[in-house]
Amino acid sequence: MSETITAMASPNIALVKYWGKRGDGSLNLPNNSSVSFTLSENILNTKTSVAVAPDLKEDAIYINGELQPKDQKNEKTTFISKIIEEMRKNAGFSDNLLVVSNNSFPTGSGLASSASGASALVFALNEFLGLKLDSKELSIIARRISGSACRSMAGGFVYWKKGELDDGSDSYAEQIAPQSHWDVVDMIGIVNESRKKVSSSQGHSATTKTSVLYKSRPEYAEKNADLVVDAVRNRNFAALAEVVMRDSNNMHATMLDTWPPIRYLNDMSWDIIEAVHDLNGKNGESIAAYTFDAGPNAHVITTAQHANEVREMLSEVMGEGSRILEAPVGSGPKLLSEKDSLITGEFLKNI
Ligand code: 2P0
Repeated sequence: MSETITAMASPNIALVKYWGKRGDGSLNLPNNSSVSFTLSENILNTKTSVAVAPDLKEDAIYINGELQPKDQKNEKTTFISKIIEEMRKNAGFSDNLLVVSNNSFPTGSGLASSASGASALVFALNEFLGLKLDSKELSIIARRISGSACRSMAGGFVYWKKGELDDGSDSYAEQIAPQSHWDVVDMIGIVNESRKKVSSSQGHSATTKTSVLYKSRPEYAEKNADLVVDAVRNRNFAALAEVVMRDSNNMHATMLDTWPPIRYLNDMSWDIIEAVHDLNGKNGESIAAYTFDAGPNAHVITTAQHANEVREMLSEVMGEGSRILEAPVGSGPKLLSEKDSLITGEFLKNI
């Protein structure tokens, strides 16, 4: 076992969305399958380093420089601690661990920091503890920290099978096509960098319990997932685009139909929606597709061929000083070398 292990993972963008959990929600088991592509780690990433901490009385987890409090109110941290505990037990390891994780992008901004964070952590721990778990097992563990994280355990284009079993052993993500398969990009218009008002976890539960429209979503989204898999396999952008936009709109409609209603999109998001339809109309066929997660930031999917046109459209709508990221398809989690460790002498001096 080496002294420090560092892994890097990146978020993914869902082309068909995961929204709503089955069962009691505790295992993050979805009501429908979803499809995504993993974003390039060169644009957005989480780096996570793990080391033994024999001097500490308990595990210490630092996210973006802040020690995470161990109270029950913070659901995500409790989950992370549980997973660490379980993986450590499986490895027959007893020392306390120091985990340091940094995002290259703002947390809670709708840029899926929980997905890249959880997948980097699970990938690093597997290596650090010498567990040698396969990609299916790693995906299941990541899912339990944060549902969408299971899709970030693979690179390229990814399908998360909803599964049927109550224990979640058949609900995991698998690559359907590698990074090199298709040169699509996610042009991300950062509309708002602040933390969202309603967390995804609260939203999943509220929509499932109270939205009338949601009743029809699982079956609809399941069909969309099949259509998107076919469109990806055939590199059929026009077919992909319509399903992607409709699926995002459908999910946001169920959010608005939640009681009390949840609204993640703002006026700028809507201006972008309209501009994408205008652009596609002018081109005579779809060259761009918007999709929105639990926040107002726009993800406009296009191909490398049309990236400049789409960037111009976005910067025109968003106006001066707009922040636009261009993320091609990524390769999935990987290990970094010792020199990339976040647990430096400088870090240890300051904690
Ligand atoms: C997705 N989102 O498929 C959808 C689209 C947001 C909208 O997965 O409670 O942070 O940790 O399982 O994974 C966000 O939900 O929720 C999400 P938990 P998660 O990407």
